[in-house]
Amino acid sequence: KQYDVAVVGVTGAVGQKILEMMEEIDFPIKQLHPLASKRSAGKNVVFKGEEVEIKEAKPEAFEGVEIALFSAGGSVSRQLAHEAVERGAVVIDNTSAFRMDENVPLVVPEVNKEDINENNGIIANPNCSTIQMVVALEPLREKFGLNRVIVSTYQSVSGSGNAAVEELKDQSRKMLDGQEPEASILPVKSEEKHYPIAFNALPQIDVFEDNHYTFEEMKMINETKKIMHQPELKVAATCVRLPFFYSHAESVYIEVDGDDVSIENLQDALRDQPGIVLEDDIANQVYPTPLSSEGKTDVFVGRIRKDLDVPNGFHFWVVSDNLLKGAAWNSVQIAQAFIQQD
Ligand code: 11C
Repeated sequence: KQYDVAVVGVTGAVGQKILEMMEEIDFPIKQLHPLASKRSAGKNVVFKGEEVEIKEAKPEAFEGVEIALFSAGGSVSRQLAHEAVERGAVVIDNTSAFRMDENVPLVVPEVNKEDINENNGIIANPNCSTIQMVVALEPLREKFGLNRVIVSTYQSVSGSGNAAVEELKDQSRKMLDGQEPEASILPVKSEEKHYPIAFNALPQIDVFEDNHYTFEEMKMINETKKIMHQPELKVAATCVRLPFFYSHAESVYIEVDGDDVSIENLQDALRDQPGIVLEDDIANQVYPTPLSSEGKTDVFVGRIRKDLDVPNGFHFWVVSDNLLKGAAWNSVQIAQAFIQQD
């Protein structure tokens, strides 16, 4: 069977990668419906070597669509996802609009693929920094049990979109030329203050919540518990933006259930898991980095070590391409899993 597939936000950083991923795995598409804002309507995207015209994302554009992948921001999803569902599509939403809704499964196929069956028309794709962490956590939870997670992130600017990538380029050039950098996008475009990201580190990703955590940090906390079906799991997060273009890196501290687990046990649990590549060989300086993971769909894990004070505590390093496994690839994997059970 082949499907009518809409990609909403097709001109964005993630929309473009969704097309690339669908092309790469030869997703069974009968007709592609590239959708975007009015501004982009009438332009073309290239899919499988053919030019396809972008249409404006509005309710009627979903007539005949069977699978709609949304990646145009939360407000577009809130406005149009139900319109697509009413017209018979299943929506795979890559925004935070519905992630925590009880009736919406939040899916990372390596962790909770079966939750797809519980969908009522919308399946949510988690936040990029959450996805790569839970992929690494799941085999450890399964084998050893998990009761606490503390994560600090090192996130690339592309998580904030193409404009942030351009801002980092401009600021870097200016600063190397001894000029004042201009900042108008990061840390959060809609906020009053902006700070340079070039040669800097910004401990704010998304807006602050009343509890002093940022929304990005709360996404990591709440989404992890939901995806892993472990509401009592203790999770804390600190999310930081750094000046590189693609991939997010994370330093993760976990406490497993038993005191008798070794580094080798953790390595064995992660080795050969689908979607995970273990790059943990300190004798040969082998560990993943944002540059080494860029353009790849896997989650890379390295630097596994035991905490020196807490017998059931471990630290490790997780890296993945935020636009691929963190967004486009995970959405396409959900679409693939959905059609397999269709
Ligand atoms: C960032 N994690 O790096 C964000 C981008 O909720 O899907 C993804 C936002 C989301 O800024």
